[in-house]
Amino acid sequence: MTDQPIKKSIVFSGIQPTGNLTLGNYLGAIKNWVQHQEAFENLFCVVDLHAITLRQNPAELRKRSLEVAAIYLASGINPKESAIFLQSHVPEHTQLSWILTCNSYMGELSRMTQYKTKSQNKEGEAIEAGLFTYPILMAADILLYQTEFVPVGQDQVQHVELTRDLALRFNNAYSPTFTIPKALLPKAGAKIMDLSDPMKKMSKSSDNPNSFIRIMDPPEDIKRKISRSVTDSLGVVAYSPEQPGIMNLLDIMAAISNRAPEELAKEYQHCGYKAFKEACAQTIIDELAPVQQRVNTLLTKERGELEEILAKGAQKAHFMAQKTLRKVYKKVGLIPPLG
Ligand code: AQP
Repeated sequence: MTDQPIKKSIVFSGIQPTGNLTLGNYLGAIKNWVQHQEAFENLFCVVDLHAITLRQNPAELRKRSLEVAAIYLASGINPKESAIFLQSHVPEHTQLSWILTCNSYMGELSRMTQYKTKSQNKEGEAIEAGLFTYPILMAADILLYQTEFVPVGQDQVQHVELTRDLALRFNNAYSPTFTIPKALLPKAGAKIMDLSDPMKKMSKSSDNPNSFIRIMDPPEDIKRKISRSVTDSLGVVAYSPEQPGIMNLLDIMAAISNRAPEELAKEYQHCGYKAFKEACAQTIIDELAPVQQRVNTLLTKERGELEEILAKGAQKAHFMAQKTLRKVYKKVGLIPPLG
């Protein structure tokens, strides 16, 4: 009798190359991916098609797409265990997205918080249609691979819920086709807040460069941004909702060090905000320094290897995606192409 390899559950996740990745992306998504990597069969995508929902500078977008892939690798994603690829290299994402669009409702899309936030200051006539329909493309990304878990930060949970609704609707209308995915939230760092306004989430496309820490920020920028981060006048380090700025810094330290924020608060309660902020900045610097070094090597000396990893990742993803898409074609009455 031969030993059958145990089939691992599939994990899919991605980040848009819309700006320089932040500590929010790192702690809310990438670090969590790395921690669970060995337990699952993983697909980690650079979702470049999502990035063009809002117009991008083409040269910048190309550069950032490679940088995001390099950050995945430098943070510890092992290309032997996990497929890393660019979304635009696997055409099944857009093909499935159209079929799901035909099974989605305007009402459910208009309830998406990200859509409401990003279209807030725009006139109806000028709101990009992609901003409205992009959660459907995200659903296609996930469902194509029969994904069981989607490790995301808190802000993306609503989109995973929509994905589940679309999958259930399709399965009920045609017959079981898609696995119903679940969001997988990190224990700490699920929502890293804006340094200038701790009631808002840290976002890479924010207009205020002091509001976020980039994964690639040099140490002096990290020290400056943390020292200027908005706190309160209470002056005692505590993990309390009345001190959202301090809470956020404690969450950052907790997510990096795998410790409880309450325990860290006790350790720093008597040291004053200045020393606490210095310790926080140093924790971030120590975590990011090796990642930054590796990213720089991958983007220069090892660029050929990086491109090869992306090509192999896309090949694997295409193979898996094709299987699902052929099934979907048959169910809805389209003729799958020969071959
Ligand atoms: N502040 C955050 N805290 C925890 N997790 C976060 N994520 C983003 N911001 C935080 C997680 O990062 C992953 C990728 O997100 P994305 O870039 O595809 O889109 P996003 O969620 O809209 O992230 P940004 O930084 O706010 O991008 P922009 O500014 O371009 O819209 C997701 O898993 C997300 O949860």
